[in-house]
Amino acid sequence: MNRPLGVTVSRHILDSQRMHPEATGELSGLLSELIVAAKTISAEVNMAGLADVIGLSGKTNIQGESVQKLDEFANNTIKKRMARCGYVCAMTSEEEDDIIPVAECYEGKYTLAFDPLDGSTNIDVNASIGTIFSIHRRRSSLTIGQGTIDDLLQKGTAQAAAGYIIYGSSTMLVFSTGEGVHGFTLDPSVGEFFLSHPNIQIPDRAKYFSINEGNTAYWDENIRRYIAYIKEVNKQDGRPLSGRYIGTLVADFHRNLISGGIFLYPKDSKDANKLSGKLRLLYEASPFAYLIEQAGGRAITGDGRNILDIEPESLHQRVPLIIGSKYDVDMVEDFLLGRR
Ligand code: P6P
Repeated sequence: MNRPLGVTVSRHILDSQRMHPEATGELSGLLSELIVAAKTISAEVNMAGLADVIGLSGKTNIQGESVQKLDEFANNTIKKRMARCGYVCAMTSEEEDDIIPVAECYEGKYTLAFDPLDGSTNIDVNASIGTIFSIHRRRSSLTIGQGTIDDLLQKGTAQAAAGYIIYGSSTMLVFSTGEGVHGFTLDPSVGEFFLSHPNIQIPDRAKYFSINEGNTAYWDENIRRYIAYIKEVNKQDGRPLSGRYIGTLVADFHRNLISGGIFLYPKDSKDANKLSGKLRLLYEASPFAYLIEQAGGRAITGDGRNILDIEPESLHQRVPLIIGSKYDVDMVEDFLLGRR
């Protein structure tokens, strides 16, 4: 069968590198290695129902969450491959308490923060899950050797690249190096990602809202007011919005990015570690905020801060996250700051 001569992700990366004569090719090399890890994880995820990888590994991570076997596989796959890729000097993972060193003599000029398998509670029910990554340059290009926690604790605005892989009805890679957001779909028969969604722009107004309404009793009153508002019937104003909540940030974000939507995980008083939100800054909120701003949307905390401007204080720091179509994120901010 004659396949369309699609643009592979490798060709896309090299084409964008050629646009920058000063580029050394290291970021391209890092992304290419990360893509090999993603393909490896995708193959395992797609086998999860058949092979003995479903179920708990019996361990718990720093978040106090039970670690699923696929979590562990995804974490080890990325950690081992990137530790020897030669482009990274330090890493942090949702599954690891501390900074992850790279192999001696393989230190590079970038750092990598990642959530190896986001939405792992959805593994056993065959709902979409994903991998999230965020890449920074080390603070001092004059430094060599292992990176430090300071190299990892950098603002979202300083990211060199960010993206995710969604293991859904098809496996897709969506990422940006600061020149737009581009989506690639894996053709498993040839094992290659092909450009399928060039220059993704999020619709300015949301069609969907995504929030776990089981937490309603624990929200700030202004969040409750906003959710009630978008449920009111006002056809002229495009209300009510449709509710969609998969419970995997990657999947909820991806649907909203393509169709227009707003995702909210505000702080709530359900338990102590959610008083500043549930989602983590370095490898969840920050990479998605980078992508959404590249795609014409917004990402805020709801207390007056843009996600990308937050100076990280710890590797697993949590933040409230309100992200998606600009019109709707602006409106939530108005509700939360008492302007509506
Ligand atoms: P809740 C998955 O565990 C996750 O970290 C995100 O992917 C998702 O958006 C969120 O938690 C779901 O949390 O409290 O609604 O189950």
